[in-house]
Amino acid sequence: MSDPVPSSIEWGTLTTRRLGQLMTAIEEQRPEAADVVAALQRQTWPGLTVGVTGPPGSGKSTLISALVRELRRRRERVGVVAVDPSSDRTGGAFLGDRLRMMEHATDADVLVRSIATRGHGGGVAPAVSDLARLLRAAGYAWVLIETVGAGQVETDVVARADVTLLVQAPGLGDEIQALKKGILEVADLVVVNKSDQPGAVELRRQLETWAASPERVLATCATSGEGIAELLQAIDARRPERASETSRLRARREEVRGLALAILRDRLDASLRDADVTRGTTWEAAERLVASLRFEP
Ligand SMILES: Nc1nc2c(ncn2[C@@H]2O[C@H](COP(=O)(O)OP(=O)(O)OP(=O)(O)O)[C@@H](O)[C@H]2O)c(=O)[nH]1
Ligand SMILES: [Mg+2]
Repeated sequence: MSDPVPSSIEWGTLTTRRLGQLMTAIEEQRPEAADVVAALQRQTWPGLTVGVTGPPGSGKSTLISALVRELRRRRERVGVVAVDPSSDRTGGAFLGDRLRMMEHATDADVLVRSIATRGHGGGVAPAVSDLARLLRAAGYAWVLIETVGAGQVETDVVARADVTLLVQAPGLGDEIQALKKGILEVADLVVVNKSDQPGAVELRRQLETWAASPERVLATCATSGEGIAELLQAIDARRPERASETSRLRARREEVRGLALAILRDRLDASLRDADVTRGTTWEAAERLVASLRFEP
């Protein structure tokens, strides 16, 4: 980040370039980003953060692109954060996402950002919540976050968004069998995408019986736009519930938990490098390792 951070930031007038610099500083957890983060966390910003998770190839990026199209029709400004599962930024997934977002590339009111998960144990990058705050502060009232659902990541994104979508699609093999039971309960809406494909009706029916309430299951065809307006309406309907004090406190607690885990993981990995793992049983080595962690800040 080239420029110093002024004591009071005019969030609404940040240039795209400046916004990009701030995002990089936040993502890389640079020391100079601390003031920005503190300022961002001092208030609740208008807008809604939507988490989109689901197995690879279920159509998350296409769905997000369709949602962006619908939101733009409503003159909303949209920020998209794609969490890149590969640490290599030039990886296929990243490029693919970018290509799918191309139709919005020249739209100044759509900001697309890809971030790497890097060393965060496959979880959502810790900075994702602050990036969403920054985008909302800058006037992107809708922030859509894409993460590939694999185990922990799914529940991680739930904690960081106001509303979460779990995307499923027919013809992906037996991902559905591997569906963690928990995610169906914590995701606000379950989207059966590729409704134009064989097996979609059956998949929807199955998910409806599994989900706590069948009306939380919606069908979309992201490529044609069918069901997208209805999905947006359903997302909007969750808004009041998520604005409650209890809900905010729970989200905050989950965010702190995620950050604490990231810190612990880093310290653990650092200590593990020098640890004697050969003495005693593996259990004893693990106990010693935990005991050796520094807990002062
Ligand atoms: N037939 C059909 N194909 C779709 C639909 N939505 C997405 N696709 C296709 O499915 C493929 C995967 O879509 P993506 O949007 O890249 O899926 P993704 O979930 O973002 O994939 P990853 O980011 O790799 O996890 C692409 O070829 C899309 O064109 C749909 O509603 N119907
Ligand atoms: Mg994608």
